[in-house]
Amino acid sequence: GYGPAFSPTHPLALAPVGSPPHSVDGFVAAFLAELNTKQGVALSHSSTNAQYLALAGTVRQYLMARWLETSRKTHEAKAKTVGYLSAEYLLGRQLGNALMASDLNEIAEKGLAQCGIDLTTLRNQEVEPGLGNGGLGRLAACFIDSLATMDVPCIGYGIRYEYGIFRQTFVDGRQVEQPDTWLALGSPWEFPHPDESVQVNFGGYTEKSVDADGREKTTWVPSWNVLGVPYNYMVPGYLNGRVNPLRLWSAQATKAFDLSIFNAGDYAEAVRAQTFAENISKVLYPEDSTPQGKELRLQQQYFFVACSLRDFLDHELEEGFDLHDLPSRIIFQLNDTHPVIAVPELMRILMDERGFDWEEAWEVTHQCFAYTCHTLLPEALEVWSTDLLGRLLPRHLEIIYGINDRFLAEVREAFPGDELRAGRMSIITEYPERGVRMAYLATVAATKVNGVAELHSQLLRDKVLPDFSALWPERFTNVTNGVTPRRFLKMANPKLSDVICDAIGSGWVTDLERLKELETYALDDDFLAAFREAKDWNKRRLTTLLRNRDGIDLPDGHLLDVMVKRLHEYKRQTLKLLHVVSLYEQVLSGKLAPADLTPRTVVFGAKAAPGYRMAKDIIHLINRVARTVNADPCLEGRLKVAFPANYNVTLAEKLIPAADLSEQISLAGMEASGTGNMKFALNGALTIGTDDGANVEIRRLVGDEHFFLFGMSEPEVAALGARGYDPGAYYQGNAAIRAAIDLINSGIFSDGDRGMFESVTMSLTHHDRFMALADFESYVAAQARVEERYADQESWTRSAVLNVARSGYFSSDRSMRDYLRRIWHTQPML
Ligand code: GL7
Repeated sequence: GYGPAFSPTHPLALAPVGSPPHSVDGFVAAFLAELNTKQGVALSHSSTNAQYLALAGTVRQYLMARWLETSRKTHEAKAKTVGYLSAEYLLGRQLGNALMASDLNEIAEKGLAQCGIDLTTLRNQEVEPGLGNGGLGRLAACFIDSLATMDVPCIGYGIRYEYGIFRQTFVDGRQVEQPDTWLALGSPWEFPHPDESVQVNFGGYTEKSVDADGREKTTWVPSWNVLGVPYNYMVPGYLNGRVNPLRLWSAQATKAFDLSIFNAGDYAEAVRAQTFAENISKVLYPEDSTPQGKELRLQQQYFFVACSLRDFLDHELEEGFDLHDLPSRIIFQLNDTHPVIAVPELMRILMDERGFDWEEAWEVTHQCFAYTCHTLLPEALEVWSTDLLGRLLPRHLEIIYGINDRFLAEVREAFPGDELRAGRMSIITEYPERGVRMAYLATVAATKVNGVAELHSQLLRDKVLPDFSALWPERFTNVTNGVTPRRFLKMANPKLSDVICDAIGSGWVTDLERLKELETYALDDDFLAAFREAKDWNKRRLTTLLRNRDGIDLPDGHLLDVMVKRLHEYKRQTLKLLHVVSLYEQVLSGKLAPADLTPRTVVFGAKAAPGYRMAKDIIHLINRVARTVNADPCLEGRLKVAFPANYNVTLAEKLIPAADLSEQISLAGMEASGTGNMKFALNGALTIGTDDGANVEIRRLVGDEHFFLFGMSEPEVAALGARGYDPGAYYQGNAAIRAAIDLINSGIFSDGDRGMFESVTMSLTHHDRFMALADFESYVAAQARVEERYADQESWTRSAVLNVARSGYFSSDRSMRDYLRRIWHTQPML
């Protein structure tokens, strides 16, 4: 069946032959050997980094035999594999996860202690691989964790960016980006395989010829190429002995340098080609949901997809495998449109290299792909200019035209005479320039198209792709996102995990619906006390971290109100900020006594895309508000704003377990799903949120009384938009809004400079594309309900427990079961 495959007694869960013994002594011996022979240092003279690298090497030894065994078993069974194609994997630190998955935590802690080393210190030495921007990349990481834990064969394919998401610093409150040098101190979790490198071609032209049987044949004559070098990462299942591969590609020049130029003395010119080629995997594009249409990005996309297809066909299938049967062995899941160029690439391979005719190739290609859409923002839907595509990938553009011609013929047959419809549905758009709509190409090619939460999937059908869902209703489906309970509950929140295990055992780690059994404990005073003690412990842990990491002091006993996610106008950090400014204004103007404020610390964490001006201005404003509010004694320590820089997975793992209140306040109809929202609920924070994305499902499952709903619904948003939205009317009509915005414009946060935040306030009062002002009153009213509930700690804690008990649905294991059943039609190996 599709049940989770967890089994601590699984034969592979035991230390397999080839692993160091599963004992403290065995561990210490392996660790010291790593330190001496791989790091080349004696324990007495070893740096923290050398110790960390040796520890990682040791843990790797334990996983190694399982990894080889998994690969052997999968090949032998000729099992169908999930090929997850994603330009981003936001993995987070590897060490803790690897220790947990191989049940080595206790052994490692004791063994290191014998060597006089503190495990926590070594954990903190790791720089997380930040090879993603936000939710989309983190989702990919959760999915591959779940597949390994459920014993499903999966290869994650992606790019080994030399620089991941930038490191954010603040200078005078403004975001300044630093390169993410995550590889600088060594990369102990990867295995490079230059021997399995793949050549990837670009540019040139195509030639038509006729073969001996009179069939037309196309040959692509490329003009340049690069090498893709695979780096394998281990994706261990939780205590089940499975270790799946994550294969990330790094670009290398085919020729290191041009010897004739080198010999002629022009050293710089001789290595130019190398630099050029290696740029392809140099850096992650930091735009979240707003692609820029840059040539290098298209090169990245084709690069990793071409490597991955070639790798699967050449290395995962037996010699002589009949590619007509390819769909029985692979399903490629397209994580958004970034890898969609894989569609014409597979067509090209089948037709130009393997002699398939168009219909045969299309049948196989169609069965081999499924597409997940992650957005509703029009500006996030990728369109590649045919000019650029034709220059870089001339053969692929031809194939795309061929797909479009046949597709439009099908549309005209289904809707005779409806030329408007055919024009609307064309994969090729003519405005603002001729381009390829990648979401349309994906939809035409895929067996299934899914959105990432119920509301999103419905809006995808009704608003983004209505013509396609009319043509192929059965192609569309929903799979609501999920998060891995291993990393985001067991590992990130060990205290709460212990409390849960004491009550209901440990089965929830791989069967999260079992948290339901906690419902009865919501009335148990001892349990509530233990639950609250865990939350307090998490807050103390966060306090220590933020003091050391950022020099931020968290006051004791505050409601911890957390909004962490990418900075984007649609997510409405400004709405949260207006609430803060409004509270402050009411105190300043004497409308509110500080004693009547619920003591509250508002935590923001957010990176802005470096080119997104407004987002950066908002970050600046948040920091300036924080500076003023935190320094003002008139608040008597009852309101604090904290904005630690460089929010990432590592910080999330400390922040989320400590939170009381989760801010999920996007304009309804804008956030496809959200996944942070799930992590907070699972860790016992209550949500204040709009009816958007997966919030809808969270509220339905945890219950209205345990969720603070506010704001317009999606149909109300649409209706207001249609009537014509005038933010100026809200500014004029609502005294609190006016006072808050006027306070910002007064210069109080900007040393008297009244113009400093004009961009933000003008945008709110004149455009307010995401209707923050329209939802402000409702938001403030919901915050008042929050404060009322928080005053009754027992009732609050009961609601928090019920949030945990009822969040089991949001396990990424459940998402994976849904994909297996509805889309992939494959199953666990067990
Ligand atoms: C996103 C959505 O914005 C987010 O709501 C969703 O949870 C996530 C995973 O499905 O995908 N789409 C997107 O382009 N990014 C996201 O985080 C960057």
